[in-house]
Amino acid sequence: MSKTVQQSIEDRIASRDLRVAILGLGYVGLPLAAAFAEAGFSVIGIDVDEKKVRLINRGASYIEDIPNDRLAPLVASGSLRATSDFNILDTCDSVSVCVPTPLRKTGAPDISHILSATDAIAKRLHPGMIIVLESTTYPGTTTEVILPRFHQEAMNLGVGKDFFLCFSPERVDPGRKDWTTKNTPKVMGGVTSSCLQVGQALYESAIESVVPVSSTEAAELTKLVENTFRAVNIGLANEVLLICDKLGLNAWEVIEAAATKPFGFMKFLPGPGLGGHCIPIDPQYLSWKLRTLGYTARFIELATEINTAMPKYWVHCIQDILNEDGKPLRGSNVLVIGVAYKKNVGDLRESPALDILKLLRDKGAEISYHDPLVSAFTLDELEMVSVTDLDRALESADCVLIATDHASYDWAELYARARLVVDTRATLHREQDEILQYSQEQVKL
Ligand code: SAJ
Repeated sequence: MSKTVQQSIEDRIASRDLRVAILGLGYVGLPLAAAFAEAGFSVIGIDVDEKKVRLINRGASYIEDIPNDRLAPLVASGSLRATSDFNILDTCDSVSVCVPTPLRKTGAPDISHILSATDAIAKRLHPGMIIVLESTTYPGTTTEVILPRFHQEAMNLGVGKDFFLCFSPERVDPGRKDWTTKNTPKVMGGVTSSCLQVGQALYESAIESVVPVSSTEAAELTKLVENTFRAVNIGLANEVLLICDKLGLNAWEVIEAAATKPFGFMKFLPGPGLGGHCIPIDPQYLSWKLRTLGYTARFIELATEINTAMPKYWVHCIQDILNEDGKPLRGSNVLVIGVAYKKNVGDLRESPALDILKLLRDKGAEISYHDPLVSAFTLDELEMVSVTDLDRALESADCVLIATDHASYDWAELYARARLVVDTRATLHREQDEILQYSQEQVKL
C-alpha cells in the first residue's frame, strides 16, 4: 500500500531529507533558520529585504542573538542560504512564517504581512507542504484567514491530508543568552491532529521540546496570554510607583522586599513605560479580537492606560526637580541616558524614551541623549545623535533622566557627575542602605 503523504513527509523529516524555508529573517526568523540548519536541514531564508539577503549570504549577521561565527559556517557549508525570490517555495517542503504583526494607527491589528506571506505560499502550495505560522496574532487567524486562502488557491489539496498547517508562537527574548530558540519550549497547535503530528515531528528535530495544544486558536491565545501577563504586571509595577509617590516611599525597595517572598510573587519593576515590538502590541491584538465578540478586556485596557501614561509621569518628575532647583523646564538642558526599549539591546521600537524626548522637546527643553547601542535616530523630523563626550554632557546638563539601564554604564560615576538625576530604573537604589546616600532633592525616583 503506498504511503500516505503524512507518512512520507515524516520519513523525510527523520532523514533530514527536507528543504525548510523560513519566511521573514528578523530576530525570530534568523535564529530559527540557524536552528534548523544546525539540525541538519537544507534551509532557505526568504526576505523581501535584499540587504538582509546579501548580508546573510556573506555570512554576516545583523541579529545580535546570532553572531557571525555561528552564521558564517552554516552559509559556507551550504546548509543555509537566503533569497528574496518567493518562487523558491515551489521547491520547499516546509515554510515557517516569521513576519511582523504591528498595529495600525487605529490600534487594530495589521496582519498585512501575514496575508502577503499566505498569498505567496498559496500560489505554490503542493502536496506534503508543512506551513507553520509563528507571527503573534489574534486567535482565529490561522483557521479563519490563512486556511481559506489556501483552499481558494488549491481546491484539490486537503488540509491534514495533502498539506499541514500549524501555529507555533515565537518566544524569542532578544539579548537573552540562557533561553534560546533551540532550548525554549515551543507551543504548537495544528488545524487537524495530523497537522500537529507532522508540525511537531518537524520542530522536534530542531527544537528541544515542543508543547502540543489542542488547536491553532489555543496556541495563538497562549502567546497573547504570555505577553498580556507581562504587560498587566508591568502596569501593576508602574501603579505601585504611583502609589509610592503618593506615600513618599521607594517603589523599588517595596517590590524588592516583596520579591523576597519565596512563593506566590513574581517581580516586575516600574520603568519609563512599555517598549518593544511585542509587549505593548500583543495585548492589543487580544483586546481587539474580544471587542469584535462584544467583550472588553478591562485588565488589558487599564494596563495600557497606566503604561502609556508613564512618559508623562517622568516628565513631570523632571519639571518638579528642576522647579525645586529654581529652573523652568523650558530652556533647561535635559540629557536622556539610554533610549533603547530595554537594557543591553540597540532596538528603539516603541521605546518610551522616545515619548519622553518628544514631551521634553514640546515643553521647550533642550534635549540630548547618550546610548552606547544607538548611535543616531530621527525623532519625528529631528536628527538625534548620541553625545560623544558623556562626562561633559553629564556635567553640563541641568537634569539627567535615566531611561534605559544598559549594563555598560557606571551608575555611581554618572550620579557623581550629574547635577540632578531622575532615575526611571532606580539603577543605584535597589538596596535600602544606598537609598540613604542620596538626599531626596538630588534624586527623584
Ligand atoms: N519592562 C518593565 N518592567 C519589567 C519588565 C519589563 O518596565 O519588570 C519593560 C521593558 O523595559 C521593555 C518592555 O517592558 O520596555 C518589554 O520588556 P520584556 O522584558 O518583555 O522584553 P521583550 O519585549 O524584548 O521580550 C519579550 C519576552 N520577554 C520575556 O519573556 C522576559 C517575551 O515576553 C516574548 O518572548 C517576547 O517579548 C516576544 O517576542 O513576544
